[in-house]
Amino acid sequence: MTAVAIDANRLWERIEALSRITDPDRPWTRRSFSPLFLKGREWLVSEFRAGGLETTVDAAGNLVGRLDGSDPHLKPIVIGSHSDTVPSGGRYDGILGVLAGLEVAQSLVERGERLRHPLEIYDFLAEEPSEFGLSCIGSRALAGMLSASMLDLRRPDGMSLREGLAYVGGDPESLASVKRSPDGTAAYVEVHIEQGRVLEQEGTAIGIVTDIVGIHRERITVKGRADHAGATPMPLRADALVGAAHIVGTVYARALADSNKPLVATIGKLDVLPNAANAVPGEVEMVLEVRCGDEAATRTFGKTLIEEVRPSLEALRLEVQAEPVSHASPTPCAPVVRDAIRAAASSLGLSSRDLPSGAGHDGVFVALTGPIGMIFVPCRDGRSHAPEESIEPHQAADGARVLFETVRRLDATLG
Ligand code: HGY
Ligand code: MN
Ligand code: MN
Repeated sequence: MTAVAIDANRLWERIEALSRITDPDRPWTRRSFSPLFLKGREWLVSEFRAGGLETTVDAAGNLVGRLDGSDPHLKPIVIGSHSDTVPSGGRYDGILGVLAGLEVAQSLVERGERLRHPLEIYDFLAEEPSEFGLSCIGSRALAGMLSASMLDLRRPDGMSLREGLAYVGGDPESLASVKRSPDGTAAYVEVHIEQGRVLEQEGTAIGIVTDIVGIHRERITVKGRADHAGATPMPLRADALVGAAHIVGTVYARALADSNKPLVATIGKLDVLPNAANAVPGEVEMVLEVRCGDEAATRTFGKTLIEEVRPSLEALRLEVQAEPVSHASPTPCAPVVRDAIRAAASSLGLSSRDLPSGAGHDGVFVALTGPIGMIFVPCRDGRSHAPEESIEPHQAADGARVLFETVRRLDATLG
């Protein structure tokens, strides 16, 4: 099998073009379910079609481009990622995988090379935590794990996720049409920036992901009493933010002490009520996120945290409660896909190494429908989910070339 040249310039121009569809005041922001997200999608649809792909939005709001295979009995090989971003970050996080997928498909079309398997390029809906509090919405639906209660989630302006799906062109009443059987996908491969420093520090071109970390999220609510900030003496206050600050400090200390697992825990979202300079905070709602390769550890962290902090909060006249938001199990990548990535990198003369992913990805849910794998490329200083996130054009091209060779190998070997 001879190596093929994807069009590296076209790939980079597309990455630049899509990344610039951003909130100008908060680069790089293209939040799911926003008008900007739809603008990005509109651009993607025209690029997918220009690339020769039959393109639709499925019931779960995923954008899907498709090339038929030569054998109608084979399940599709799926490639892609996501086009939504976190606030003020994510210039390459997600779009690299979508556009590398498009580049591979378009290169196949231009070469007149037809795979045995159908090839599907996915822009999964809302991989990042959305304003509904839920992440990986489109890939969850593929696995049949987008539940009715999740559709009832509401974002702060009152829109339900059910309405949100319709807003992006999905059909919440037809989610069953999206669900795949446990062997419904021949293989899933995603190119992504590493979001860490390992590859850059070693000078390694390609990371072969061994497993994707488990992520557990809980909503913690601290209830006190809102009062006048001038007229309420200190001993009479029930200041929910003081309790929340105690929880934030305790989360940090506990995770630090636990770091040999490794386990990481973050409170990155916090809403204060009434959030006024002259009011004692009456209620704080925050999201605790725990990540670890050990699934039990992700679940028990929040439970033991609340037990530990409750006496201190009671002494502050505060109530605390926690409820689950989402849970994603640690997910191994399949040996068959990892081997194909390794062979692909080697055939292209690119250095590679195995490494785990501390970030979550849609592959966690796609894995419930078939074997998955991920191709990582380095990013500058390992920075991600920050405006400084940066990669070089040749790193994007390396990812796309390895994806191309991986897909061809999987197409030749998988039934
Ligand atoms: O949160 C994550 O790990 C991913 O970047 N969505
Ligand atoms: Mn991300
Ligand atoms: Mn991502």
